[in-house]
Amino acid sequence: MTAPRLDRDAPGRPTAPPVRIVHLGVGNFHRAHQAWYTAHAADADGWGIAGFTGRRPDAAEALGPQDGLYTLIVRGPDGDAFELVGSLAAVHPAADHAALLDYLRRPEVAVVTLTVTEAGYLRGADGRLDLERAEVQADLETLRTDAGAAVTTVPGRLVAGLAARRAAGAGPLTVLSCDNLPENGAATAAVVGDLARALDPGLADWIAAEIDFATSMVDRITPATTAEDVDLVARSQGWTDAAPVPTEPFAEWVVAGRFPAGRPDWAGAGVALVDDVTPYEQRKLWLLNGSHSLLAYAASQRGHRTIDAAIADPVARGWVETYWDEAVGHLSLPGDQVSAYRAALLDRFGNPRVRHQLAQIAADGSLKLAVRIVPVTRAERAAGRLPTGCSTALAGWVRHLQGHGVPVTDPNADRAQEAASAADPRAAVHGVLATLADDLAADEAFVDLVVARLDALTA
Ligand code: CS2
Repeated sequence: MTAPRLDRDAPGRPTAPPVRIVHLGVGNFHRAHQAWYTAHAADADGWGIAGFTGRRPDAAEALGPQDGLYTLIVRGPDGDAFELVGSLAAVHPAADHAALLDYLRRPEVAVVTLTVTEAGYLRGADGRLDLERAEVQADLETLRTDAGAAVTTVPGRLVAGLAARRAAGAGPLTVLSCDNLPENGAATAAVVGDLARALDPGLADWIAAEIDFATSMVDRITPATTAEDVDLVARSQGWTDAAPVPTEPFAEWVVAGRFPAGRPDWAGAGVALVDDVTPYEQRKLWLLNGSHSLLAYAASQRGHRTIDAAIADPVARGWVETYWDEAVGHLSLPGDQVSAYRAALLDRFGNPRVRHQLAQIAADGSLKLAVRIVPVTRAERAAGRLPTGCSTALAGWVRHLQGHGVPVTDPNADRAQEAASAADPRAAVHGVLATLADDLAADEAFVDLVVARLDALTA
């Protein structure tokens, strides 16, 4: 017997809350994190989310027929807990540009959240919008000729939406980034501001005055959905969910923003509202994400394919501990909090039921390493030390770019891949580092260290 499909009409199912949040990038991470926190707010009945897909439209295809409802599978080390999440009130493909403009014209829409990955911001080396990119140029041209025509980039969609809001007189709102980027609020303000200024300085001034670009640190390990997850939900819950979301028990969200048009009672749902996210963001980005990248590139050279397998290997775990020893000295949170986070990370990584794929984490390394490993490396070099943990991560990346371990999926790594193919290891390391950080490529002692680590990984 096939279980019935999820929908909101069956008895006991939550009704769709009115849309007051728009989300760009409605993938698994958003559904394990922001949508889940919003569903747990005391005023959840008043805060529905309209989600737009990111690069892939499959979430809209799967979630549309089930009215945005989905099952969260919380994978504890000893068993699963299931939760039906009802905060996603509508799901649209990214191409449904008219729907995006329509939402942003509504005064009651108060927050636009983003999980568009590091790549979605289209930043150049200086952190500003890369206006030279073809897709940015194409969006600018579209915006100039027809304010309602569909644009494709994240900055383009935000600028179009905010222009529609301004024209409708719908007032201020908050744009809240939930991506793993340092100072993600300022990063979003920069790329949106740059595109708006190129289009219309009046719009850019209005955005600067009215729009609150809030910052956040998000944390919950969320692997991709498998066919087994779909089967498990059908067997255990009695409904067919085409897109359940597996995740871990741990979750953390630290947010700084003004929220001039309001927000859900996230604090009551466990979200920390603070003045400055930076200490939390550095702790998470450097400890969790940095060691994730280290394992994705270096532990995959030892044949591992998942985080739990990698961290169970004493050699790979030793690399992680060494890297953490380097990173912790540069964090500003109290030492006991850092130690507790570090200890919890070992348990989180060791959870054998999450099965987080190294190949998934390895994607887009050129953008991730720049904000995870490079800042710790620089801080260590400034302190006069040669960081072995950081260099293992970077040597692992060179090996990975040379075609070993898990496959390379990084549209921005052409130059790095070409450099990595040099026959001479020192030339390969130097060339790869030059694509990431000129100062590190020019640092002879550090290059020597990465070459030595590459040698060790190759052997
Ligand atoms: C991971 C993150 O894929 C990656 O790059 O490091 O998705 C990580 O699992 C999350 O940031 C955890 O909060």
